[in-house]
Amino acid sequence: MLKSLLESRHLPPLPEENPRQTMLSLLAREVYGVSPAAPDAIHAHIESDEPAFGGKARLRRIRISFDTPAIPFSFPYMLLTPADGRAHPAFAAINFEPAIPHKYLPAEEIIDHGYALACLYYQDITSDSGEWDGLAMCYPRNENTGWGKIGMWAFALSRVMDDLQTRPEIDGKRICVTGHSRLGKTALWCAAQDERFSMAVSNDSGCAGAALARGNTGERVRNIVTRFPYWFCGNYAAWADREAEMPFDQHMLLALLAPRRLYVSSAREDAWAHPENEFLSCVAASDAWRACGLEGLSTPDSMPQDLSPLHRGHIGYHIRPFGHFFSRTDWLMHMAYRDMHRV
Ligand code: GTR
Repeated sequence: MLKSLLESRHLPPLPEENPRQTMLSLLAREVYGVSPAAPDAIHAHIESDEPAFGGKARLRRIRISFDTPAIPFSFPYMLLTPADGRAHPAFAAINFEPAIPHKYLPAEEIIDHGYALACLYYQDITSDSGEWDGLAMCYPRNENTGWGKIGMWAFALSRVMDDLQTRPEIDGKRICVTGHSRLGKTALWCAAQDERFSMAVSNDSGCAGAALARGNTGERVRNIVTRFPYWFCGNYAAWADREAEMPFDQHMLLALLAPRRLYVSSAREDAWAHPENEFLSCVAASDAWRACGLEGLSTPDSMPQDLSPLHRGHIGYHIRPFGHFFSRTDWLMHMAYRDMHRV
Protein backbone atom coordinates (compact mmCIF):
# COMPACT_ATOMS: atom_id res chain seq x y z
CA MET A 1 0.00 0.00 0.00
CA LEU A 2 2.70 2.51 0.96
CA LYS A 3 4.73 1.49 -2.08
CA SER A 4 1.97 2.37 -4.52
CA LEU A 5 1.13 5.58 -2.65
CA LEU A 6 4.75 6.60 -2.86
CA GLU A 7 5.02 5.64 -6.54
CA SER A 8 2.05 7.91 -7.25
CA ARG A 9 4.25 10.88 -6.20
CA HIS A 10 6.92 10.20 -8.91
CA LEU A 11 9.76 11.43 -6.73
CA PRO A 12 13.27 11.95 -8.02
CA PRO A 13 15.39 9.21 -6.39
CA LEU A 14 17.97 10.15 -3.78
CA PRO A 15 21.29 10.72 -5.57
CA GLU A 16 23.77 7.85 -5.38
CA GLU A 17 26.92 9.83 -6.21
CA ASN A 18 28.10 12.06 -3.43
CA PRO A 19 24.57 12.23 -1.96
CA ARG A 20 25.18 14.68 0.86
CA GLN A 21 26.88 17.36 -1.23
CA THR A 22 24.48 16.86 -4.13
CA MET A 23 21.36 17.26 -2.00
CA LEU A 24 22.77 20.17 0.00
CA SER A 25 23.69 22.13 -3.10
CA LEU A 26 20.37 21.39 -4.82
CA LEU A 27 18.36 22.59 -1.83
CA ALA A 28 20.60 25.61 -1.29
CA ARG A 29 20.48 26.66 -4.93
CA GLU A 30 16.77 25.99 -5.51
CA VAL A 31 15.01 26.48 -2.17
CA TYR A 32 16.68 28.06 0.86
CA GLY A 33 19.67 29.88 -0.66
CA VAL A 34 23.36 29.48 0.02
CA SER A 35 24.40 30.23 3.60
CA PRO A 36 27.65 32.07 4.27
CA ALA A 37 30.51 30.25 5.97
CA ALA A 38 30.45 30.15 9.76
CA PRO A 39 32.30 33.05 11.40
CA ASP A 40 35.86 32.27 12.54
CA ALA A 41 34.83 32.76 16.15
CA ILE A 42 31.86 33.81 18.24
CA HIS A 43 31.89 35.67 21.52
CA ALA A 44 29.36 34.82 24.23
CA HIS A 45 28.47 37.17 27.06
CA ILE A 46 26.16 36.21 29.94
CA GLU A 47 23.77 39.14 30.40
CA SER A 48 21.74 37.65 33.26
CA ASP A 49 21.76 34.49 35.34
CA GLU A 50 18.94 33.60 37.74
CA PRO A 51 17.22 30.65 39.39
CA ALA A 52 14.06 29.48 37.61
CA PHE A 53 11.08 27.29 38.60
CA GLY A 54 11.73 27.70 42.30
CA GLY A 55 15.43 27.00 41.94
CA LYS A 56 15.37 23.62 40.20
CA ALA A 57 16.64 25.29 37.05
CA ARG A 58 18.91 28.12 36.07
CA LEU A 59 18.00 30.63 33.37
CA ARG A 60 20.70 32.58 31.60
CA ARG A 61 20.40 35.20 28.90
CA ILE A 62 23.44 34.89 26.67
CA ARG A 63 24.41 37.33 23.95
CA ILE A 64 26.33 35.92 21.01
CA SER A 65 28.35 38.23 18.79
CA PHE A 66 30.50 37.67 15.73
CA ASP A 67 32.05 39.55 12.83
CA THR A 68 30.37 39.69 9.44
CA PRO A 69 31.50 41.29 6.16
CA ALA A 70 29.53 44.41 7.19
CA ILE A 71 29.22 45.24 10.88
CA PRO A 72 29.51 42.90 13.89
CA PHE A 73 26.18 41.19 14.61
CA SER A 74 24.82 40.10 17.97
CA PHE A 75 21.70 38.40 19.28
CA PRO A 76 20.47 36.99 22.61
CA TYR A 77 19.34 33.50 23.44
CA MET A 78 18.04 31.99 26.68
CA LEU A 79 19.60 28.92 28.24
CA LEU A 80 17.53 26.98 30.76
CA THR A 81 19.38 24.14 32.49
CA PRO A 82 18.51 21.79 35.35
CA ALA A 83 20.34 23.12 38.42
CA ASP A 84 21.93 19.80 39.46
CA GLY A 85 25.33 20.60 37.96
CA ARG A 86 25.31 17.60 35.63
CA ALA A 87 25.61 17.62 31.82
CA HIS A 88 22.22 17.25 30.13
CA PRO A 89 21.05 16.58 26.60
CA ALA A 90 19.42 19.68 25.14
CA PHE A 91 16.78 20.98 22.82
CA ALA A 92 17.75 23.99 20.72
CA ALA A 93 14.30 25.45 20.09
CA ILE A 94 13.57 28.27 17.70
CA ASN A 95 10.44 30.06 18.82
CA PHE A 96 7.66 32.41 17.74
CA GLU A 97 7.77 34.22 21.09
CA PRO A 98 10.56 35.34 23.43
CA ALA A 99 8.62 34.26 26.55
CA ILE A 100 9.63 31.13 28.47
CA PRO A 101 7.44 29.14 28.88
CA HIS A 102 4.83 29.91 26.24
CA LYS A 103 1.96 28.05 24.61
CA TYR A 104 4.27 26.07 22.31
CA LEU A 105 7.00 25.58 24.89
CA PRO A 106 6.28 23.62 28.11
CA ALA A 107 9.63 24.61 29.57
CA GLU A 108 9.18 23.29 33.10
CA GLU A 109 8.14 19.87 31.82
CA ILE A 110 11.14 19.76 29.53
CA ILE A 111 13.44 20.47 32.48
CA ASP A 112 11.62 17.86 34.57
CA HIS A 113 12.42 15.29 31.88
CA GLY A 114 16.12 16.06 32.27
CA TYR A 115 16.60 18.14 29.13
CA ALA A 116 18.19 21.55 28.93
CA LEU A 117 16.54 24.09 26.67
CA ALA A 118 18.23 26.71 24.51
CA CYS A 119 15.63 29.15 23.23
CA LEU A 120 16.07 31.44 20.28
CA TYR A 121 13.40 33.99 19.41
CA TYR A 122 13.47 34.04 15.64
CA GLN A 123 12.81 37.73 15.08
CA ASP A 124 15.87 38.63 17.16
CA ILE A 125 17.76 37.54 14.05
CA THR A 126 15.74 39.18 11.32
CA SER A 127 12.08 40.15 11.00
CA ASP A 128 9.55 37.72 9.56
CA SER A 129 8.86 40.10 6.68
CA GLY A 130 10.31 41.25 3.38
CA GLU A 131 12.34 43.88 5.27
CA TRP A 132 16.07 43.09 4.77
CA ASP A 133 17.01 43.92 8.37
CA GLY A 134 19.13 42.43 11.19
CA LEU A 135 21.39 39.61 10.01
CA ALA A 136 20.11 40.13 6.45
CA MET A 137 22.01 43.44 6.27
CA CYS A 138 25.31 41.87 7.21
CA TYR A 139 26.03 39.84 4.08
CA PRO A 140 25.96 40.75 0.38
CA ARG A 141 22.64 39.98 -1.31
CA ASN A 142 22.22 37.66 -4.29
CA GLU A 143 18.75 37.72 -5.86
CA ASN A 144 18.74 34.15 -7.17
CA THR A 145 20.76 31.95 -4.83
CA GLY A 146 21.27 34.19 -1.79
CA TRP A 147 19.82 32.94 1.48
CA GLY A 148 16.27 33.66 2.54
CA LYS A 149 15.12 34.17 6.09
CA ILE A 150 14.82 30.45 6.86
CA GLY A 151 18.52 30.21 6.06
CA MET A 152 19.29 33.14 8.37
CA TRP A 153 17.33 31.69 11.28
CA ALA A 154 19.04 28.33 10.71
CA PHE A 155 22.46 30.02 10.68
CA ALA A 156 21.71 31.64 14.05
CA LEU A 157 20.80 28.24 15.51
CA SER A 158 24.22 27.01 14.46
CA ARG A 159 25.79 29.91 16.36
CA VAL A 160 23.78 28.84 19.42
CA MET A 161 25.24 25.39 18.81
CA ASP A 162 28.75 26.92 18.77
CA ASP A 163 28.11 28.23 22.26
CA LEU A 164 26.39 25.10 23.59
CA GLN A 165 29.50 23.11 22.66
CA THR A 166 31.43 25.12 25.28
CA ARG A 167 28.97 24.71 28.17
CA PRO A 168 29.71 22.00 30.76
CA GLU A 169 25.98 21.75 31.66
CA ILE A 170 25.25 20.52 28.15
CA ASP A 171 25.94 17.10 26.67
CA GLY A 172 27.27 18.41 23.35
CA LYS A 173 26.68 15.10 21.57
CA ARG A 174 22.95 15.10 22.32
CA ILE A 175 21.56 18.35 21.02
CA CYS A 176 18.32 18.26 19.07
CA VAL A 177 17.11 21.24 17.07
CA THR A 178 13.35 21.72 17.06
CA GLY A 179 10.68 24.02 15.69
CA HIS A 180 7.07 24.30 14.63
CA SER A 181 5.71 25.15 11.21
CA ARG A 182 7.92 27.76 9.48
CA LEU A 183 10.35 27.18 12.33
CA GLY A 184 10.11 23.43 11.75
CA LYS A 185 11.29 24.08 8.19
CA THR A 186 14.09 26.11 9.77
CA ALA A 187 15.05 23.32 12.21
CA LEU A 188 15.29 20.82 9.35
CA TRP A 189 17.40 23.08 7.14
CA CYS A 190 19.65 23.86 10.10
CA ALA A 191 20.32 20.21 10.98
CA ALA A 192 20.64 19.27 7.30
CA GLN A 193 23.63 21.60 7.08
CA ASP A 194 25.05 21.32 10.58
CA GLU A 195 26.03 17.76 11.45
CA ARG A 196 26.78 18.59 15.08
CA PHE A 197 23.05 18.26 15.82
CA SER A 198 22.38 14.63 16.72
CA MET A 199 18.70 15.01 15.88
CA ALA A 200 16.08 17.32 14.39
CA VAL A 201 12.38 17.62 15.17
CA SER A 202 9.93 18.99 12.65
CA ASN A 203 6.48 19.74 14.02
CA ASP A 204 3.77 20.42 11.42
CA SER A 205 6.40 21.90 9.08
CA GLY A 206 4.48 21.18 5.87
CA CYS A 207 5.36 22.77 2.54
CA ALA A 208 9.12 23.41 2.14
CA GLY A 209 9.53 21.50 5.40
CA ALA A 210 8.93 17.79 5.84
CA ALA A 211 6.06 17.47 3.34
CA LEU A 212 6.62 16.31 -0.21
CA ALA A 213 5.67 18.94 -2.77
CA ARG A 214 4.54 16.41 -5.37
CA GLY A 215 0.93 15.42 -4.83
CA ASN A 216 0.49 17.97 -2.04
CA THR A 217 -3.12 19.16 -1.92
CA GLY A 218 -2.50 21.58 0.97
CA GLU A 219 -0.01 24.40 0.62
CA ARG A 220 1.69 24.40 -2.77
CA VAL A 221 4.94 26.01 -3.90
CA ARG A 222 2.82 28.70 -5.60
CA ASN A 223 1.10 29.59 -2.31
CA ILE A 224 4.24 29.78 -0.25
CA VAL A 225 6.38 31.76 -2.71
CA THR A 226 3.54 34.24 -3.19
CA ARG A 227 2.96 34.87 0.53
CA PHE A 228 6.45 34.33 1.90
CA PRO A 229 8.99 34.87 -0.91
CA TYR A 230 11.55 36.19 1.60
CA TRP A 231 11.79 32.85 3.42
CA PHE A 232 13.58 31.41 0.37
CA CYS A 233 16.10 32.20 -2.33
CA GLY A 234 14.80 33.83 -5.51
CA ASN A 235 15.14 30.63 -7.54
CA TYR A 236 12.43 28.82 -5.58
CA ALA A 237 9.66 30.94 -7.12
CA ALA A 238 10.40 29.43 -10.53
CA TRP A 239 9.02 26.07 -9.31
CA ALA A 240 5.50 27.38 -8.68
CA ASP A 241 3.11 25.03 -10.53
CA ARG A 242 6.13 23.07 -11.80
CA GLU A 243 6.57 20.68 -8.86
CA ALA A 244 6.67 17.66 -11.18
CA GLU A 245 9.79 19.05 -12.90
CA MET A 246 11.76 19.82 -9.75
CA PRO A 247 15.07 17.91 -9.59
CA PHE A 248 14.50 17.63 -5.82
CA ASP A 249 11.71 17.13 -3.34
CA GLN A 250 11.50 17.44 0.43
CA HIS A 251 12.52 13.82 1.12
CA MET A 252 16.04 15.03 0.27
CA LEU A 253 15.90 17.53 3.12
CA LEU A 254 14.99 14.69 5.49
CA ALA A 255 17.60 12.36 3.97
CA LEU A 256 20.31 14.87 4.93
CA LEU A 257 19.72 13.88 8.55
CA ALA A 258 21.01 10.33 7.93
CA PRO A 259 22.63 8.56 9.73
CA ARG A 260 21.53 10.78 12.62
CA ARG A 261 18.03 10.88 14.16
CA LEU A 262 14.99 12.64 12.80
CA TYR A 263 11.49 13.08 14.20
CA VAL A 264 8.52 14.30 12.17
CA SER A 265 5.17 15.01 13.83
CA SER A 266 1.89 15.82 12.11
CA ALA A 267 -1.58 16.95 13.20
CA ARG A 268 -4.63 15.19 11.76
CA GLU A 269 -6.60 18.34 10.92
CA ASP A 270 -3.62 20.26 9.57
CA ALA A 271 -4.52 19.79 5.90
CA TRP A 272 -2.44 22.83 4.90
CA ALA A 273 0.74 21.06 6.08
CA HIS A 274 -0.51 17.78 4.50
CA PRO A 275 0.16 14.99 7.04
CA GLU A 276 0.11 12.26 4.39
CA ASN A 277 2.93 13.94 2.48
CA GLU A 278 4.89 14.52 5.69
CA PHE A 279 4.61 10.82 6.42
CA LEU A 280 5.41 9.68 2.86
CA SER A 281 8.44 11.93 2.87
CA CYS A 282 9.76 9.96 5.86
CA VAL A 283 9.11 6.71 3.99
CA ALA A 284 11.02 7.98 0.94
CA ALA A 285 13.89 9.42 2.98
CA SER A 286 14.39 6.07 4.70
CA ASP A 287 16.50 4.94 1.71
CA ALA A 288 19.26 7.20 3.04
CA TRP A 289 19.37 5.29 6.33
CA ARG A 290 19.11 1.97 4.52
CA ALA A 291 22.21 2.96 2.55
CA CYS A 292 24.02 3.24 5.92
CA GLY A 293 22.74 -0.17 7.05
CA LEU A 294 20.18 1.44 9.41
CA GLU A 295 16.42 1.49 9.60
CA GLY A 296 14.84 4.86 8.78
CA LEU A 297 11.11 4.86 9.50
CA SER A 298 9.88 1.63 11.03
CA THR A 299 6.29 1.46 9.86
CA PRO A 300 3.52 -0.99 9.04
CA ASP A 301 2.24 -0.78 5.49
CA SER A 302 -0.09 2.16 6.12
CA MET A 303 -0.16 5.49 7.90
CA PRO A 304 -0.39 5.07 11.68
CA GLN A 305 -3.47 5.85 13.74
CA ASP A 306 -3.60 8.96 15.90
CA LEU A 307 -1.31 8.78 18.93
CA SER A 308 0.30 5.51 17.80
CA PRO A 309 3.88 6.70 17.50
CA LEU A 310 6.45 4.94 15.33
CA HIS A 311 9.50 5.08 17.56
CA ARG A 312 11.60 2.12 16.56
CA GLY A 313 13.65 3.41 13.64
CA HIS A 314 16.09 6.27 13.17
CA ILE A 315 13.13 8.35 12.01
CA GLY A 316 10.44 8.82 14.64
CA TYR A 317 6.93 9.79 13.58
CA HIS A 318 3.53 10.43 15.11
CA ILE A 319 0.27 11.99 14.15
CA ARG A 320 -2.10 13.34 16.80
CA PRO A 321 -5.68 14.61 16.71
CA PHE A 322 -6.64 18.28 16.17
CA GLY A 323 -4.95 21.05 14.29
CA HIS A 324 -1.86 23.12 13.64
CA PHE A 325 -0.14 23.64 17.00
CA PHE A 326 3.03 22.68 18.88
CA SER A 327 1.33 20.71 21.60
CA ARG A 328 2.50 19.33 24.91
CA THR A 329 1.48 15.98 23.42
CA ASP A 330 4.08 16.48 20.68
CA TRP A 331 6.81 17.41 23.16
CA LEU A 332 6.09 14.37 25.31
CA MET A 333 6.41 12.09 22.29
CA HIS A 334 9.64 13.75 21.18
CA MET A 335 11.09 13.30 24.66
CA ALA A 336 9.91 9.68 24.84
CA TYR A 337 11.77 9.02 21.58
CA ARG A 338 14.93 10.72 22.83
CA ASP A 339 14.78 8.83 26.13
CA MET A 340 14.33 5.52 24.31
CA HIS A 341 17.29 6.03 21.99
CA ARG A 342 19.40 8.13 24.33
CA VAL A 343 19.86 10.70 21.60
C1 GTR B 1 1.52 29.48 7.12
C2 GTR B 1 2.42 29.00 6.03
C3 GTR B 1 2.95 27.65 6.39
C4 GTR B 1 3.43 27.59 7.83
C5 GTR B 1 2.65 28.46 8.78
C6 GTR B 1 3.31 28.79 10.11
O1 GTR B 1 0.87 30.65 6.84
O2 GTR B 1 1.67 28.93 4.86
O3 GTR B 1 3.94 27.27 5.48
O4 GTR B 1 4.79 27.87 7.89
O5 GTR B 1 2.32 29.67 8.23
O6 GTR B 1 4.51 29.02 10.21
O7 GTR B 1 2.56 28.84 11.09
